[in-house]
Formats: sequence, structure tokens, C-alpha cells
Amino acid sequence: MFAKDGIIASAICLMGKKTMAAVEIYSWSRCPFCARAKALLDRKEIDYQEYVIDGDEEAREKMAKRANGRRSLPQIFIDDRHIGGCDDLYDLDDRGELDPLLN
Ligand SMILES: N[C@@H](CCC(=O)N[C@@H](CS)C(=O)NCC(=O)O)C(=O)O
Repeated sequence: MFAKDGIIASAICLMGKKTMAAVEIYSWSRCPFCARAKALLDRKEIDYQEYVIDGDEEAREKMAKRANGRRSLPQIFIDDRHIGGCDDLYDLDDRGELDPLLN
């Protein structure tokens, strides 16, 4: 592949992506608040890194350290900034403050 092909491929890839922000979500697989938070991100076609931490106390401990002690699931981060849980994500969106963090 020529270098220009790589550049074009990268541009197409970026065009398909709705966000440049790094979105991370810690979740449990059977957790209604996690599903609700992911549904909002999916509706906005936002890519995110999901850490499913079912039964993994060590991972939950690490999450809590990043999340100012919060241990409920989900916990969401955008560009390493702690957003909070599902309700916090929706509140941020209602205030019109989520999209600017994602773009
Ligand atoms: N208000 C929180 C509620 C989250 C919540 O209660 N999550 C449940 C799982 S669906 C949980 O973590 N329960 C265990 C705990 O609170 O220790 C949010 O919006 O994220």
C-alpha cells in the first residue's frame, strides 16, 4: 500500500467516527444503569472502551480510585476526566454539556 492510500484510509476512518474523545465505561454485564448509559452513547454513535468487571473486585477497586471513591456501576470517564454514573451522564447531556466534551 502506498503512503497516500494509508492517509486516505485514515481520513475515511476518522470521518466515520463521531468523537475524538476517549470515552471509557466500567460496567457489569447485567446492570440496567450500565445499559442505559451505553444506550445514550450508542444513540450518539460514540465509540467507547468498555471494561466489563463482573466479579472482579480488584478492577472495581481500581475503578473506585479513579472515580473519587465511587463504587457503583457504571462509572464513566471522558479523556480521563471522571463524569460519574449513568444519571450524571444524562444530566450532563440535559445541560448541553456532554456534546462539547465528546467533540
Ligand atoms: N445513580 C447511579 C446508580 C447506579 C447503580 O445503582 N448501579 C448498581 C448496578 S445496576 C450498583 O452499582 N449497585 C451496587 C452498588 O451500588 O454497590 C447511576 O446513575 O449510575
